[in-house]
Parts: sequence; structure tokens; C-alpha cells
Amino acid sequence: MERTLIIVKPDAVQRGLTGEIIRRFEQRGLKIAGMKFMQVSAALAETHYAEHVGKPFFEGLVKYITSSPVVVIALEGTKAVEAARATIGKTKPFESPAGTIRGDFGLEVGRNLVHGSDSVESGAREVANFFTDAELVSWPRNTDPWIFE
Ligand code: DAT
Ligand code: MG
Repeated sequence: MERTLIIVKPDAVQRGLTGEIIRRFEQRGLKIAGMKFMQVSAALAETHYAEHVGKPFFEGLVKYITSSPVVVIALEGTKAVEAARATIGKTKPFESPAGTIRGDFGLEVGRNLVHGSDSVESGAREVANFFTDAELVSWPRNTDPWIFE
């Protein structure tokens, strides 16, 4: 099943929004396949954000994501990537509509609370960057038949 990597970023963890953010994905029907609380190293941050190397905000982005612990979650479900991105909102919180995570809790692009993979390929790659196979669980959820047709 399609997977996406979610990161509850340092600002969201520090602000006590971890539960609220996970709740929104869980309520949507997305299923947790892996989850952990961790400190992201500079090396892992650079791998994760490799597509942004050389951009003016790259250094600040690595500093932000490594500044304090995060919660990383592998989510799966029908159209998991697109569904999670819609729940997250736009890259810039001030442009993000109310009802999205970034639109409800953020203002600035450098404090945008949560990461979600941007394509099916990125989802698979990013989940593998953060989780070993042994950390990912395939499990029958009792509500699956009521969420997945
Ligand atoms: P997203 O996180 O919505 O997938 P992205 O992949 O384009 O956005 O960029 C990754 C992160 O980099 C983003 O969450 C915040 C930061 N960023 C992106 N564009 C930026 C900009 N113009 N100025 C400052 N930070 C930016
Ligand atoms: Mg992105």
C-alpha cells in the first residue's frame, strides 16, 4: 500500500502539537506503519533534504530540523501521499487555508510544523531513510474494511 513519511517538526513537538497533528492523520483514515521519537542528525537531514542542496534556505532548513527532537511517522493508505499533503496544507503557512495543519497552527515557512512526502517515489525513499524494515509493521486494523473499499 502507498506510504508517506510524516515528520512532526521541532516547533510542533516543542509547542505540544504532536498529538493534535497525529490525530488529524489518524482521523483521516491513514494507518500508522511506523513511528518514533528521535533527534535528526545533520547527515540524515542532508539526505532527507538533498533536493534542496544549494538553495538559499538550505542551511536554515537543516538547522531547524536538527534543532530539537521530532516524531517521524510512516503512514499508509489509499493515496496516502496526496491525502497527507492536503491535510498538511501549503508550504507557506500564511498561504495555507484554515482547516489544514499549517493553516491552523503556523505563520512562517521556516516554522511550518510538519513534513509530508511529495510523491509516491519520495514516500518510499523517505520512509526507507528513516525506518529499517524491522521498524515497519504490517498489521490488520479492525476499521480497515470501513475505511478502505
Ligand atoms: P514542503 O515542505 O511543503 O514539501 P518543499 O519541499 O518545497 O516544501 O521545501 C522543504 C522545506 O524547505 C519547507 O517545508 C520549508 C523550506 N522552504 C521551502 N521553500 C522555502 C523558501 N522559499 N524560503 C524558506 N524556506 C523554504
Ligand atoms: Mg517537500
